[in-house]
Amino acid sequence: MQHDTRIFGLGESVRGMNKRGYLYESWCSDVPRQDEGTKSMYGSHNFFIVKESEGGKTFGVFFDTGSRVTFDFGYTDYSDICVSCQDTGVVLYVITADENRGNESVLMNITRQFRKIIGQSYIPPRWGFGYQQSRWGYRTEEDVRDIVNKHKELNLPLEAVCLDIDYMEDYKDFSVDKKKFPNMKSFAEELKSEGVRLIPIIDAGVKLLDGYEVYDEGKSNNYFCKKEDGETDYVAGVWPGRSCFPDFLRADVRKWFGSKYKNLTDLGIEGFWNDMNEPAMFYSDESLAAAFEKLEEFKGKNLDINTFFDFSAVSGSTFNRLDDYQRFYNRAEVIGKGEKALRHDYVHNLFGGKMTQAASEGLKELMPDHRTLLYSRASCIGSHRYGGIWTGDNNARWNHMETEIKMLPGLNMCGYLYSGADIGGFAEQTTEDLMLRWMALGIFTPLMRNHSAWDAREKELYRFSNKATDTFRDILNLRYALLPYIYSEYVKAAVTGGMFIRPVYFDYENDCRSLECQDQLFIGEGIMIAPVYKQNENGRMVYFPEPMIQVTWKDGKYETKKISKGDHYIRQPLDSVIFFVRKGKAVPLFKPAMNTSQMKNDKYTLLGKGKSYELYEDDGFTTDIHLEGRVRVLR
Ligand code: MIG
Repeated sequence: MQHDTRIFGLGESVRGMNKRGYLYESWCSDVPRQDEGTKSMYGSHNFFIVKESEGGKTFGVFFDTGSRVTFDFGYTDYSDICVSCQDTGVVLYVITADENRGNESVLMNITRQFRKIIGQSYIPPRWGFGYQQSRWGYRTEEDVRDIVNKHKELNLPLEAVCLDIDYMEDYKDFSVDKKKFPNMKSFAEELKSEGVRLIPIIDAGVKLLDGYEVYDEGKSNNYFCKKEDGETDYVAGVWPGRSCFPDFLRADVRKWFGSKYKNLTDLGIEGFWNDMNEPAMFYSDESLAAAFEKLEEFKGKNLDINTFFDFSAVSGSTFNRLDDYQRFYNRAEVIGKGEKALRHDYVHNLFGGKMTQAASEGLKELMPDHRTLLYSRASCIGSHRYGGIWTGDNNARWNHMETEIKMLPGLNMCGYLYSGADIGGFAEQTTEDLMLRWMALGIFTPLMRNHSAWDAREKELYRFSNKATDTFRDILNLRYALLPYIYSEYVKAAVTGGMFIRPVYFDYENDCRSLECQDQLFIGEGIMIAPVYKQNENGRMVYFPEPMIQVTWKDGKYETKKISKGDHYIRQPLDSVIFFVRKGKAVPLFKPAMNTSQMKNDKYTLLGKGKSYELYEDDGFTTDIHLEGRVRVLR
């Protein structure tokens, strides 16, 4: 690399938009408490673009493999890129810009070609763009009804409530605990009549329990991953205790698992989130036995500093172990060789993505005329065709909000347009100001979800001060006012291989200031945002590569003002949302509503200097997506 060579991409990964200067590993991992040092996240997205300085080379590289890939981007030597793969069966794509690309930037053109190779991104139903409230800890129908009522009473828009593992009976996939949700079907209907939907979670591990239908079917049909002997089911501990893992790499297993969603779609459910599909494992029978044996060694001993640390490491030592991932096998179609057993670590990164495919194909069979909502924790390039992702267990920390801003462009490059982080942070204790700032960012991400861990501070939007509740209402109203624009830009980006969210340098790749601008984003064609992500800062410097119109949204009203090209300090008080309409563009604002089913999409105003906006519209569910004949010109 030259001194100013930059590397962009790598999807779900920490640190900057420019990935140079660290070592990343593509290895789908359950990584609560991730930070700047984290090498592997939940997804494995092996695509990046190398850009030398002006006049130099720019090319994209995609390593197509299911096994571990290490990206040493100037870590060992700041001048070198070194990519190594565990497997030899890697298909490598090198993409250079098309000479006849017209006005398109080299970065965008390479990305578009890549996206053409990997196929069209998942498009959720329109309601998937509404506001989702979630928490690990909504235990009963009453809990959920209370959340919905509170939102209604306080005029806080609400589209859906997620159900975490508590709704299941003993953490059994596709079951509903009748004691907590005595009549899920009528409950789902009741909520849907108000435009609110339920989104239950499904986990990758199936509880090992004779007499539990899903387990029995999986066992008798040999659908679960096996040990080396090809006969014994591999067993590991997850939520329900000892569990087996459907071999999602096999088409027959996907078909079976996908068909199980019927238990819930029969109850009127139209959306799901798939969790723990890296797959996460708390322990295996083997690692647990080894840990207990090890503990024996410490019994009765006088533990000194070294032995004490060895002792305390034992209980955590069974978590997501590489040797456990080497202890079981997937069966997969190998080109030219038919179906073969492959040691899991060679195909590890495909597992979660294949679960998403199973769910997606199952839901398509169950609801052929309806798009359904689906997002997953683990993913790989390819599964972006079947569902979106949330970015896993983040923390209520300001720098995790910053990480999301920097991660979104990479996710979009890799086809994950439908994505977003747990707003306000999943773990740890959030604060009112962090929630306000993060919500102001969250209204621009397609997946907009407020989710938290059971032991974290409650953070529904009415848990803070009354003033904050008023601001949250305002922020949500802006999301809904922009929703037709967001939906329209999303579909256009998906259909054309574009970027719904992209960094400034995608449009200004020869401007050295834009190339270093890692905390501003374009949202669709017409909007730029520059979120405040530091505590107690009431504004920030913003770089404008072109003149724009500033929109200040506050108290349900907006004000506009012209901003010239260059650097400006932009005040962004906590009780407002600031965004910018790009040069020559128009952005429609519609009348907000309590959720998408209540939106009329008739009255609008256009923001910005542009004369018109081409709005893509459909019924919000159709599976037949095309732009032709669906575009209304707004003037
Ligand atoms: O190990 O289902 O990322 O969103 O709330 C925790 C409980 C398992 C991890 C998910 C999180 C979810 C939680 N799950």
